[in-house]
Amino acid sequence: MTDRQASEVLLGNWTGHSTVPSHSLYPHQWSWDSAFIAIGLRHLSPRRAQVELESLLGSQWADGRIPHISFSPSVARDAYFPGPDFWQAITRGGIETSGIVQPPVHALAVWLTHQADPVESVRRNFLARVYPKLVAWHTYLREHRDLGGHGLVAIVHPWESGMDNSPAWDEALARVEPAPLDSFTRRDTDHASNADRPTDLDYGRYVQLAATYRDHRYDDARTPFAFALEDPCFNALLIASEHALASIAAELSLDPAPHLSAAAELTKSLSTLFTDGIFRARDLKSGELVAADTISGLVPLLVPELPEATELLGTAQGPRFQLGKVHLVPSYDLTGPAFEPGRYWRGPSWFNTAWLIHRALAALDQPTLAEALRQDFLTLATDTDFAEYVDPYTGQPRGARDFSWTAALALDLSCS
Ligand code: 2M8
Repeated sequence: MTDRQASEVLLGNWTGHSTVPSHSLYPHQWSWDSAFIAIGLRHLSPRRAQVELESLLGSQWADGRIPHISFSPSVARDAYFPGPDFWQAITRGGIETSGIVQPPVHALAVWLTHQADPVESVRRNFLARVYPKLVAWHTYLREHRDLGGHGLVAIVHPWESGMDNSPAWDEALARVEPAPLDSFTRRDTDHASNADRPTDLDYGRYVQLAATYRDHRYDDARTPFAFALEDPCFNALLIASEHALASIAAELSLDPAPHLSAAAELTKSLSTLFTDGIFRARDLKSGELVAADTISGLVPLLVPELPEATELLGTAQGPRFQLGKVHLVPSYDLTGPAFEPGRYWRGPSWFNTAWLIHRALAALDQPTLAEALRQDFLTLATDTDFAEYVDPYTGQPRGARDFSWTAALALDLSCS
């Protein structure tokens, strides 16, 4: 893999202050994409990586949430659906955004970006400027989104998981009355194969859930959420980011203890999602753990001193995910009834989750597994022209090409 090719993708997708995931399919700024992108950009230009994260934090709401999309005013209003006219959300700074969130990987990205060039970071006062915003973000999640009262954050829309079409959401989504199909026009299927994307019926449900939240002015206390689940990946990334905030606080000569105790409390609560060798989402409507094993349930491998780490690593290497035997890490149980090797988050392997598992393996002192995953990642990234995701058995590319986080994380693994 050449760093030059990855850099060209990132330069091509740069808009002047942030990076689009893909000019065709996702022509705005996405929240967790930007965090992953910064992790790669820091090798190309630490300053640009800082600007990527700062611009994302520029769309933060007064209540602390970081919206999942920050819309670019220079892109046609109907280029992506649901666009700004659907969400009807605008920040005090005049930026149009969506109203839902995505997994909180941002503090980790900020810390890694700082470490790439601490001198430039200090010169620009980077950490001191972003730290209060990250604290407000985590405070929003912990104070407004512990909807089940279990000390875990709940997602209120499949898009908030970042793993939109995961089989883990099927049962909960089936209870949602879909918006009529003639009430909206999808744009995603203009750019990607119908067979790979979510069905129209599921899209109708996504639209309905988002419209209900919007119609309650995104008020978490007042919205009658039809969909609310505690997702392992979302919470594990919050824990990893609390650890990162502790490092940032210490660097700023502030007290890291509140972040470490938040991380410890969350880690304890996360244990209640562990069953059958893996973490599973808890559906707050039924109170039950969802009977679907997905990559989300492996992401807690990233949590420092996770009590379940050894058992979880065994699951990753077992028949359900076959770590080291298939390409990257499948998004869903290879033996599961809903497995589809090409459809969005229902089986294919994604590069961002592979990067998270690689980071976990390195921290767990699993150099052989980590290196095999790194090599597979780098080869696939270039062979597929930096595809959005791949078939776990064949490595065949799917979705968008020249996809930003694939290029960014390849650059990061190439430099590690
Ligand atoms: C996908 O999600 C968007 C909605 O946010 C979509 O399907 O239109 C997901 O893969 C998500 O994780 C990702 O952040 C986004 C942009 O790359 O695309």
